[in-house]
Amino acid sequence: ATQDTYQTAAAAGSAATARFRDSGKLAGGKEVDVERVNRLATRAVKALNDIVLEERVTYDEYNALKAWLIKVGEDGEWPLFLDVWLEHSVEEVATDHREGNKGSIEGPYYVPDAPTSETPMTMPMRENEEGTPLVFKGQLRSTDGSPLSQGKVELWQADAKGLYSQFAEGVPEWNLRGIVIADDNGNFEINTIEPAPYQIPTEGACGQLIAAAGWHAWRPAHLHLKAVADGHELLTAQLYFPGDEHNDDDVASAVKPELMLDLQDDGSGGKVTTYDIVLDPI
Ligand code: MBD
Ligand code: FE
Repeated sequence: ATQDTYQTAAAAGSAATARFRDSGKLAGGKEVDVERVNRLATRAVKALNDIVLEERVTYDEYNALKAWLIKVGEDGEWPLFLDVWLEHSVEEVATDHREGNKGSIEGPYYVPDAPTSETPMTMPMRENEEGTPLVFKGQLRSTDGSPLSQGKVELWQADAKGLYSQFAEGVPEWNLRGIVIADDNGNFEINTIEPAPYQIPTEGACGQLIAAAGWHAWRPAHLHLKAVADGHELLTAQLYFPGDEHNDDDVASAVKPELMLDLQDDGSGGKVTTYDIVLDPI
């Protein structure tokens, strides 16, 4: 997949930074746990100093780091950088007690309050939206097997060019973002299209690091999802497509075998997949 119409890194980055500011997740108004901050900050600073001493880091390298960190902020890419290279470990810690569905990282491109409809839902899409049609359906259940009546499944995804609405120019607001309300048996069905693999912006600070280190910027094609039901933990996950060349080397380290979809042909050029979602009671 190519992204010749790709947004500028600065545009996507500042949208992601603004989104984070609006999300209510910015620290503030919370009591500071001095012991905890001391412990974490001391370890973080020590880890960096150990690298400098062990690798005998030069002033040129130190200044390159300073310049690069400044650029990450100028490009608005702190959400991107952190979600690509750190969030997967935070997600692992947050969810390792679960017996239900495996989750994965939220990433920088979630927007709350998407359009909502009862099942079956067709995702907000342009007329003649490019891409292979995909029916995504399943049942929401609790870990004891009981159906989660009226639970909600939210999807957000890139389009067939790898672009996310609200973060790339030229994509209509809410395109390929939607929430479906399951029926009384927890069943849901969503009509969408297959997303393209996603390349993180190459011309910003993160792209500069990737090029300088000889890495690649790709994430495999993925559907983002959140699932909620009364009395259950919120599940944030991503689902992947078998055969994608980046399933084994996702730049964001967010692929798990349990998150692989099983796709069938629908007989008229589209695909169908069934994926049941099991939530843990609170
Ligand atoms: C994405 O689409 C994404 O899902 C993550 C985790 C990071 C960057 C872009
Ligand atoms: Fe994504």
